[in-house]
Amino acid sequence: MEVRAAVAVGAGKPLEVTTVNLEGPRAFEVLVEVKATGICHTDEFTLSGADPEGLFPAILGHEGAGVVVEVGPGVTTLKPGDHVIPLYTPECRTCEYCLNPKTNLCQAIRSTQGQGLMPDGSSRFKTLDGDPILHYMGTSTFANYTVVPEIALAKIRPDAPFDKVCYIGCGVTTGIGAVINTAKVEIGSRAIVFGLGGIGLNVIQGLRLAGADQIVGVDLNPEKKEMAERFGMTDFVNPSEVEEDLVPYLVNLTKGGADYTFDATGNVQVMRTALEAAHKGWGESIIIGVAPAGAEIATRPFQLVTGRVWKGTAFGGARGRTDVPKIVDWYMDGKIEIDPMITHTMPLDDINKGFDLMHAGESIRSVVVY
Ligand code: NAD
Ligand code: AHE
Ligand code: ZN
Repeated sequence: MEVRAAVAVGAGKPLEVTTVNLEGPRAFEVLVEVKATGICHTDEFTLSGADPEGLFPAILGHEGAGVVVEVGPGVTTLKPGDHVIPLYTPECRTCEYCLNPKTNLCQAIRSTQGQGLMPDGSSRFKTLDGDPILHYMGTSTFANYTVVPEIALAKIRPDAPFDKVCYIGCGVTTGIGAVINTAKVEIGSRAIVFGLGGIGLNVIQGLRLAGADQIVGVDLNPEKKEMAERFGMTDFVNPSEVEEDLVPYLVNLTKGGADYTFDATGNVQVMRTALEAAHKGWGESIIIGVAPAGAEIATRPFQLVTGRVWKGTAFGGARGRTDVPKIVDWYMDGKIEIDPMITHTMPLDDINKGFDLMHAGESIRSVVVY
């Protein structure tokens, strides 16, 4: 079938919105009509050329929600009409990783997914001339129809609005999950969140849910302060206004260092600051941000010898088919908020404006509505 898609044709180039061919679902695959998709900083990271796994031409997008149109042979858990959220971290429930409660990183299809291919090693997308276009993160939600493996789809309730719950496909789950699943923050904790964008704000709302006493937000953009306060930030720090070194300043502000710190910037210098602002003896620092090819983290090993812990998290440690429907319920029941963070919506034809707003620091989340 012919579908409309925003194609990433090369690093640093604007997406090209065009008509492409999409082949129907093969065995264990599902055709999904994408109704809405968020634009995450990771899409920008890959489009910029900074992603070591970045491949072109590809159809990016990994924060979608939609409806099942057709299922391929062997699909048993979904049927046409089901509402779904595509998962860049699938959940096969049978691989060594899924069977280990210590991780959410299902590896059943990771290798083909990283090559921009479906599990059988081919692509469903082609140009109108017949040349293959690659998938991205197994989801490719920057197209109004996409084909996704069955194990990479969470079935959600039918009354949830696509243009809001698409954000649960990455940002909401990553931020809240980093707090609840990865850090396992206790009531009364002190925390610092670096980067108050689409992920950091959800870390803040996760910290409020977990009952943190102090939630310090750090961002170079003062425009982010108001929204962060709305979600529970208790103290704002703009590093460009701090005259002393940032680490001792934050350690003093948190009365000895934070119990938990989170990097949601992707900047390796910020990651070091986050680790070193964690409390001596027990503070844990969680890396969420994705750093460019070649970037490396550094600190004095003494920081770890003296009890600080450095961790990372992908998709907030969530097992998508199990956890995403529950997070949709939390939203529908008013336990978490999403709407104020979706600052802009646009049709697919204007998707590049979403990237421009992100570059300008003017949006939290832009959502493309098909
Ligand atoms: P965003 O652009 O919405 O927000 C980033 C924020 O960081 C902005 O507010 C920006 O002003 C701030 N910032 C940048 N440099 C800073 C610095 N030196 N000090 C303080 N603040 C700084 O991006 P996002 O969508 O929130 O994504 C954040 C990061 O998380 C990205 O690296 C993204 O790729 C990554 N990410 C990781 C996962 C995961 O599973 N680990 C999931 C989603 C996103
Ligand atoms: N391909 C990059 C890393 C990108 C990355 O870390 N992706 C996160 C999700 S970011 C969502 O916005 C992730 O889930 N990683 C685990 C995985 O298996 O990809 C690189 O550096 O090579
Ligand atoms: Zn993302």
